Amino acid sequence: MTVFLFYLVLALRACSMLFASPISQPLHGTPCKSIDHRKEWRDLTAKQRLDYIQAVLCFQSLPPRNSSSRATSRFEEFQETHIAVTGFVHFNVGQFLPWHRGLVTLYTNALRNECGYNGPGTYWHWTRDIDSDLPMEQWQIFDPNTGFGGDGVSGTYELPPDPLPDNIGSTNPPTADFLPREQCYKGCVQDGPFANLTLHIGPGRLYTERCLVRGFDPSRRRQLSGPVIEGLMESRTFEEFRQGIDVTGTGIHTAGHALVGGEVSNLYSAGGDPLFYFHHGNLDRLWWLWQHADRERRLYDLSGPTDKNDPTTKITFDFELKYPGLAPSIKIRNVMDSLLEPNCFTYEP
Ligand SMILES: *[C@@H]1O[C@H](CO)[C@@H](O)[C@H](O)[C@H]1NC(C)=O
Ligand SMILES: *[C@@H]1O[C@H](CO)[C@@H](O)[C@H](O)[C@H]1NC(C)=O
Ligand SMILES: [Cu+2]
Repeated sequence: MTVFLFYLVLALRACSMLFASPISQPLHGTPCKSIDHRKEWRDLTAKQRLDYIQAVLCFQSLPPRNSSSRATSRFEEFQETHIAVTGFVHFNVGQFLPWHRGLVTLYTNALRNECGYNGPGTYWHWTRDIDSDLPMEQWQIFDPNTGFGGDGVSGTYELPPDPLPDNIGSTNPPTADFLPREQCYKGCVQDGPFANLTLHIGPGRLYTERCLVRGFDPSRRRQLSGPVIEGLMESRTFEEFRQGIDVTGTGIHTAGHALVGGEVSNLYSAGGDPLFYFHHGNLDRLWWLWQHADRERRLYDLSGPTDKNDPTTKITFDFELKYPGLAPSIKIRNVMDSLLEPNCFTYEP
């Protein structure tokens, strides 16, 4: 049956090509007015990098739009939305990559529309640093003057007690964190533009007032190295690809979070560190590269359960991606092709 369907799909594709419907025509959405050419952080000009950081600082100081939310800024509203839907968009579900694609676009657009950023969208290609063999402290992304500041300082932060046990995947997911705490919540970031940032949401689903916490974990480097990523890119189906990214504990997604540690390693409150959007931008770029290595077959390849607790559920293009408090829901079919509304971006090599 499956084999038959596969050939039927191939046949239909061949027919649609005969009827002059090239894949570059919009299949599932509205063409964009303009396309954002997203660039790696280091490939921005020095001025664009400073502008970007200024825009993030601005976003952190803008009041929330929803006055009854517990977020204290626009930046925290994004963090709060991620927390609200964490259980529905993670843990090996088919909507994981599509949902985060939509979130990164919403965030980038907000930096533009609300804080005047006018450079390209950006992300952090961690493999470039990992394969450089430089110690993490010397990576440009963590530079206090031109980047996001460095590691947390030991002894400057203490995690509050976790009112719920650490039992990931159960109906009582962890409140504070999902990784060994001592190492990952090393301490406050005390250099760079976010040294004085006060966060009000997190860790996890708690609401506490505190600094931006990091705790580098260089042992995660090998999980994000060139050969690992090359292996991922050899995935032949979306199913294989998404599992390579997102299998809990061993996946590339988790490794990137844990590499930086602290807030961004928290499954719930990760959005408290601006680098959250840089890590997800890079995951999205890998998905985009994989899609575009065989656009014809892969652009609309989608699979996986929609419910982490029920492997028999199946994702469809009509599945609604929800961004409560931020934006109207969008259907997955509208995020598959980044060259259509509402995403409108491409990645520069
Ligand atoms: C953080 O606060 C200290 C002390 O008020 C100040 O010297 C420093 O410039 C501030 N850093 C940033 C990035 O705002
Ligand atoms: C504003 O926040 C409250 C409290 O979190 C929430 O119940 C409500 O739905 C939000 N309103 C909008 C428009 O998002
Ligand atoms: Cu997430």
